[in-house]
Amino acid sequence: DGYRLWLKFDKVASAARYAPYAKSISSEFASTPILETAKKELTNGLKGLTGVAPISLTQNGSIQLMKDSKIPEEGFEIQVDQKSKISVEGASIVGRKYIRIIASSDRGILYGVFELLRMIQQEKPLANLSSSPKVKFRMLNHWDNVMGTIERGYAGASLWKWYELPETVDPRYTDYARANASIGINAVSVNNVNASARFMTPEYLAKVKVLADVFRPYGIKLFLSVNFASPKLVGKLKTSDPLDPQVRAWWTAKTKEIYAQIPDFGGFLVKANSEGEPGPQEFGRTHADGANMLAEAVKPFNGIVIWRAFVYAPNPNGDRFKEAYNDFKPLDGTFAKNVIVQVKNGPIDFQPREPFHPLFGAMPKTPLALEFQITQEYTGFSTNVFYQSILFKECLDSDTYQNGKGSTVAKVIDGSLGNEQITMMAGVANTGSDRNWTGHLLSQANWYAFGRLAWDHTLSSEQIADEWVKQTLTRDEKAAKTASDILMKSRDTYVKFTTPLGLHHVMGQSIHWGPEPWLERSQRPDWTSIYYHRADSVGLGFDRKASGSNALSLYHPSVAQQWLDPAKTDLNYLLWFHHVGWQEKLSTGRTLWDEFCYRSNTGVQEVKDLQKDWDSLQGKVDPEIFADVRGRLAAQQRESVLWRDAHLLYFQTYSKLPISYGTPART
Ligand code: GCW
Repeated sequence: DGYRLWLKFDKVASAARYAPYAKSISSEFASTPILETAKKELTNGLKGLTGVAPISLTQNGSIQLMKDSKIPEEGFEIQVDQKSKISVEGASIVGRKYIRIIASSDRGILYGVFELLRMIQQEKPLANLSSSPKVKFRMLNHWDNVMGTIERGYAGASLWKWYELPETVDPRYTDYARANASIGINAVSVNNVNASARFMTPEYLAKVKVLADVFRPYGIKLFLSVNFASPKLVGKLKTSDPLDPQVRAWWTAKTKEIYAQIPDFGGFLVKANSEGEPGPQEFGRTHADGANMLAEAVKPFNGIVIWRAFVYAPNPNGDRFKEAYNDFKPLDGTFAKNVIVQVKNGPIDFQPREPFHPLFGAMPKTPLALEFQITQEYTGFSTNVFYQSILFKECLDSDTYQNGKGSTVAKVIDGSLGNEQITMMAGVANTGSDRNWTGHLLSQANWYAFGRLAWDHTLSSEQIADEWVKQTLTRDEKAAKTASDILMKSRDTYVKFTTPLGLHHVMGQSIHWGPEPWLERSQRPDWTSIYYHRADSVGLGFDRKASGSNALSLYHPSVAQQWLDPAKTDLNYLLWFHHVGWQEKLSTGRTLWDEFCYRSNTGVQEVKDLQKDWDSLQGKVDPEIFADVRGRLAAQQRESVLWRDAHLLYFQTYSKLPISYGTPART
């Protein structure tokens, strides 16, 4: 079943290989809540996986938790002693096999324990390794509301039962924390960035404190999203101007109140002056003024402020691509030391394929956090398989050229270019109250992949898929390969039938995972699909060269170079940067229109292939999971036809050309 995620810990076929190591545990560490969690996980995990229940705390255990202050914070080493025979003074005697998990702190031990269990669960040979996280804060952002709904959440209601808290503590909070810890996630903001000011009231802080208490033994710090107008809304002040002394005093007092309840509180996450949220610009102040005010309040407690760069103001004649850059670039170097600016992976909004955000190459004096969306707002809701790791890696590996060639987004955010103290990767959570946590079972792989990449962005999507599949679905090599291939192909397939050739933001206004390219009017002047796809009788696509919005100039010239000439632009990004004539020949030999038809239809055909691949797993994976995913793939098939037909019929009203798929249908 899906509830246990990748943490099944059922006995493995080769248990005998690992059992000798599972006899006892010894530890050099003093007891702390995190260490006790690690020992509990190790004991239960080994018992499940090998059938042997370790005796805790013998002098010299077969698993030894050891201290070495030279190991980086939160990192660990695993050393395996394979020798079963040792030689003492010429005589051969049977020695004890042991595994050492070595770390400088209890947190490192916790992550080392989960790594060891991960190896055994995949039935890998035990091997020495060392590992430490590339970024300091590996964080989930929940967009969960007071009323229990989740903005862009497709897996049921919020996990947090605000109405039951603080008195009733759902054991599921612990299961959630445990799942996060197992993949290295160490920070969580629990409420929507479109934040209710209620979270600043004593009533809600008492509830939030309980969650923080549950998360703490799993090494997770709790953060809150704040409504910038809280001083007015909750504090009854006349203003929320960040330079007003009374406002500053209010935040200072409020922060003290929070830390009195949650001594290791992480800090504030802020969406300001964006999509109707209040912010410092209302008072003629800058984003830096707002962020620095909050930074001052949390500083005495070592808290941080995460200030989002997802800002844009409706402007029908502008280009939203450029807005965050224009707002934030001039503020580089003006943020307080304990502020980090959180930038979405792309400049528009979590599209199925998007060029990396130009800000990543443009703020060398400011720590930047990378924000991904794990929940599938634009990537197929809970009915489509879309393995996000591919998208995450594409962004992380993009070269910004900030300090010359090789200045990838990954290096910008992990601090290796600028030596930042605060480093962070954040993901908008895809969890909810559905029994399997994520709605689509295969979306669990996205939560997993986010955590693994936040820990180590050099891991490959293939490796992560293989790990996840073997722990979650099957260890049968052939079946596991089929399941991994489904994940690996899924992103490209989805892009083909929804947004081929770099088309973007053509989704419905309220249903963001379905087509509505014909939307002409909406409450927001920029929020029309026509604004983005720019279809006309000549062609399709958004000209972002100098002849158009010139957004390409926001990138380093070596980056812009690859997208300047339509004939040389990777076809996957073509319509992001160029308005291309319907009958223009592309590098594939087809015209734009024919290629558009071809790709849209190929996407539909590929969904059929995914269905066949999944069908071949019958009997190899849990029957309930099999049936559930099978149903969702059938829904995806129906939706893919809808996307294709909607797009081709609508865009044909501009191209006036016949629809030809150029390829036979697969059945
Ligand atoms: O993608 C958009 C979503 C909004 C969201 C916003 C944001 C929380 O459609 O629902 O609001 O992004 O990231 O702030």
